[in-house]
Amino acid sequence: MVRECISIHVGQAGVQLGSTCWELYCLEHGIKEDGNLRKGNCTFDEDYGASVFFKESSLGKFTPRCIAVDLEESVIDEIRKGCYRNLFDRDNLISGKEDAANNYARGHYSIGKEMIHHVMDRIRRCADECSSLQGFMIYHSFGGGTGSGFTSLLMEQICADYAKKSKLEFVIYPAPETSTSVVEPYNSVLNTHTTLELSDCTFMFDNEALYDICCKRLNLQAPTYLNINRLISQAVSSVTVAIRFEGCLNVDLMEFQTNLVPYPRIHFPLISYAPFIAPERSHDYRLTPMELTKSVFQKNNQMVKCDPRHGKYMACCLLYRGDIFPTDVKNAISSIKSIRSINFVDWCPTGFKVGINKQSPTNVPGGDLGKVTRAVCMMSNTTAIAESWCRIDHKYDLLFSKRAFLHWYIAEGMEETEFIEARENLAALEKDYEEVGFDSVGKFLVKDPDN
Ligand SMILES: Nc1nc2c(ncn2[C@@H]2O[C@H](COP(=O)(O)OP(=O)(O)OP(=O)(O)O)[C@@H](O)[C@H]2O)c(=O)[nH]1
Ligand SMILES: [Mg+2]
Repeated sequence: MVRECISIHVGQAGVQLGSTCWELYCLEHGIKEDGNLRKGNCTFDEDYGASVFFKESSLGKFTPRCIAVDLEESVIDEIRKGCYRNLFDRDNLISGKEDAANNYARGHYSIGKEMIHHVMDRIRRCADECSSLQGFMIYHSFGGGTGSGFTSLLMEQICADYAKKSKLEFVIYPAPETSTSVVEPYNSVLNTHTTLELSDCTFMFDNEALYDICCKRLNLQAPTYLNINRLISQAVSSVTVAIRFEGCLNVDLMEFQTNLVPYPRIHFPLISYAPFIAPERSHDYRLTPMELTKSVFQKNNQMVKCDPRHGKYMACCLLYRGDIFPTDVKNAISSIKSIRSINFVDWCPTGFKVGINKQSPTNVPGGDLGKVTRAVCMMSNTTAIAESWCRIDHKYDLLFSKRAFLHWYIAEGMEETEFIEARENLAALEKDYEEVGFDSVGKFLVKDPDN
C-alpha cells in the first residue's frame, strides 16, 4: 500500500529549498518539468515510487503532493513563472501581499492568522487525496518571520488535526554569512520553543556549514542559495529515498526515526554527506565504501557546525546509495567502531542502523556535484549538536539583555513573558542534551546514606 507524504514549504527558504528538492525528485523519478513521465521510464510501481510524493492523474501526469506558502508573493511567483510552472497544482501555491518582515510575531499572530485557514484547507484537500497518509515534511527557515512564526502556527494546527501522523522538519539554521536580519536568534528560539513538543524529528541545515562546503570542497567563488539548496536536496533525497524506491536493506524513514529519537525532545539528528566532489574532478574519482563511511565522520562533511568528538553518539544511521554491498558496510562499520574519538553513550552502545538503496545519486544538470556511483548520508543523534543551541542562545541573550528590537514583537501583540519562557525551554533543552550524555553506570549503585 502506498503511504503518502505531504510536503509543506514555508517562507522564502522553505519554498526555494522546495524548488531544488522537487527538481531532484522529478529527475529521480523520471518525471519531466510538466509532470509527464519521460519516455521509457517505468520507475513508478504500486507500492513504492513516485506515488508517495506525487499524485498521478488519469492521464498519467504527476503532481507533487506539496503546498508552498509565503506571506508575500515574489518567491512563489518565481515558481509560477519558472520552468516547473506546470508541474505544481497552482491552487497549492499560496502567497499573500505582505511578508512578516523578519518578525516571528507577524508570522504567528497578526498576518499569519489571516492566511492559516486557507492553507489548512489546502492541506486537508491534499490529505483527502491520500489513501494512507504517512505524515508531513515541513521545510522552513528558523530566521525568517514567516519561516519561524507561520510555521509554528501551522504546526499547532497540523498537530491538532493530524495528531497521529508523523511530522518531520527540514530547517535552515541561520549563519552570519548569509543572514538577512539581526533578529534571527529571537525567531529561532521562539520557533523552537513552540515546535519542540510538536515535531517528531527536525533535520537542521546550517547555512555556514553549507557555505563552507561550497567554497572549500566544491571551489565555488561566491555560493548562492541555489548552490546551497542543491546540496541540501541531495541529503533530503537520501533521507527520503527508502520511502520512494525499493532496494536491498531498504529501511524506511519511520524505522530510522525509532532508532534516532531516544526521547521526544532529543530529536535533532546531525546530517553528514559524502562525497562532495566537483563535476570536473568526478571522472577519475572513486571512494571505497570504507573511505566513504569514514568521511561522514569528518567535520567538513557535516551540514551543521559542531564537533562530535566533544559529544557522544546516541545513534548512527547510515544511508548508502548505489553500488554498495552489505559486506562492505559491515567491514566499514567494524573499522569505525575501533576509532577512539567516536564515542557512544553507555546506555546505547554502538547502535548503527544501515540502509542500502540501489539507486545511485542523481546528477542535476548544471549542478555542483559530480556524477558518482555511490554516496552515503549519515543521520546521527549526537549530543554535540547542542553546540548549535548554545550559539543561538548566546546571541539571543545578548539582544534580550538590552531588550533590543523587542518593541517590534510587542507591537504585534506578543508579551515579554513569551520570550522568557522560550529561552527557559531552550536552556532546558541544552540541559537535556547534557544529561543524556552522562554515564548511567554507577547511578543506580550509589546508596542513599540515610537508608
Ligand atoms: N539555505 C537557504 N537559506 C535561505 C534561503 N532563503 C533564505 N535563507 C535564510 O533564511 C533566513 C531568512 O528567512 P527567509 O526564509 O528568507 O524568511 P521568510 O520565511 O520568507 O520570512 P519573512 O521574509 O520574514 O516573511 C536567513 O537565515 C537566510 O539566510 C534559501 O533559499 N536557502
Ligand atoms: Mg520572505
